[in-house]
Amino acid sequence: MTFQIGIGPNLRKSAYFNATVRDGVSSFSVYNHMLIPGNFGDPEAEYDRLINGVAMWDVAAQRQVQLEGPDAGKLAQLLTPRNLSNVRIGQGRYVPLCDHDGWVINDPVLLKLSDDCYWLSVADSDIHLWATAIAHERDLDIQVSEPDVSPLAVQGPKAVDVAAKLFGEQVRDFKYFGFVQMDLDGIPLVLARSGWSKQGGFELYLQDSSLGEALWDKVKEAGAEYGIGPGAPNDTERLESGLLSYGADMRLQTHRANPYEMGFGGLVDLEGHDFIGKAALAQTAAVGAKRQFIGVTINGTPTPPGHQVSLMSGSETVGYISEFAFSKRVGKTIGIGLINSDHVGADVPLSIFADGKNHAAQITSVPFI
Ligand code: THG
Repeated sequence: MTFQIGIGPNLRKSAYFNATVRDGVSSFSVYNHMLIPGNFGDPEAEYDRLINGVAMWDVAAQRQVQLEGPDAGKLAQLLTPRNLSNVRIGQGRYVPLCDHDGWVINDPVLLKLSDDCYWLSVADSDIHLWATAIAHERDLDIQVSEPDVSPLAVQGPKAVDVAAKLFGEQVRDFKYFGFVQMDLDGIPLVLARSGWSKQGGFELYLQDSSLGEALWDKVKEAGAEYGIGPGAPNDTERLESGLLSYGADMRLQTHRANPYEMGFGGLVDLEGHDFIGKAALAQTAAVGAKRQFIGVTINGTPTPPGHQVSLMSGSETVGYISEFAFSKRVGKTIGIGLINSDHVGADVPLSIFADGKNHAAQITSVPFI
């Protein structure tokens, strides 16, 4: 099977598109209606750089939904079950969002830029529309927009050295999810200690997309002595680390799940503020989650199909594995997913079907490393 996907006006190009093409990107995916690099032709080297060195990723498709105006804080709090009362300016938070029925519809990073300006750095669903609608229906005094902001991730144990070289030694003291406004030789950006890996690192939220190639090249040049190279959010590392991905692990339209099932029920505050989905989640909390988030090890090295697969107990479907990959650090194929709660303790053999045959699966805890 050989075909091409046309890049038409419905597929947005990132601020780093030209730089990634020039530097040898070999596959793209689509995220928030924007092209996002998948790999640069050498997945093993890209993984090794992330684990042992430093990698740079075009994650401009993590778009910002900006809430600006006197009611910005009110809307941010209404959108998430997580209590935001102690978030200070210059801090970020992981803030799952739910719909009125309590299903997760996104899991952004929230950045509080000022008392009346917040960014939601969103995963792959249309939160701009959602936030605009909620703001109008609740008569809030607020503007919802998508500003010209393009995150570039620098991840890996040596990311801090690259950031220190670019921005100064003070970046070593940044707290996780802390951020500051910076100017890098005339390039405006927000520098945050964050990123979708557990190897440490920073995200550079470029605020002028015309300077994408200039920023890419500055990071590449500063990172050269540390062996920096291009890459993309890494599926194997995120499975090892237990980082979730809205779209892969749950998606409202195709495999919906609530925060209790996904393992972040601890972020839901049912005692305090009003938020969308509160009544539904109170109900769910009262009866208990019907499914549970799990890790699995899988026998053999089946080919990841690029979508979730059923988790089987004999011929019965008892859950799904949203993604799996061979981890050389674990020495096994590992995956994450959801299983019906009544099967968690049951001592029955589980399996997934891939590459035309069954592969035994064993439940484990997450993270794997
Ligand atoms: N960075 C930025 N925007 C993003 C992502 C990112 N938007 C899309 C996507 N990633 C959102 N999803 C996540 C998922 C997990 C985390 C961040 C964003 C994360 N989780 C930590 C963990 O699970 O250990 C911390 C969770 C917590 O504080 O409770 O970092 O990566 N800009």
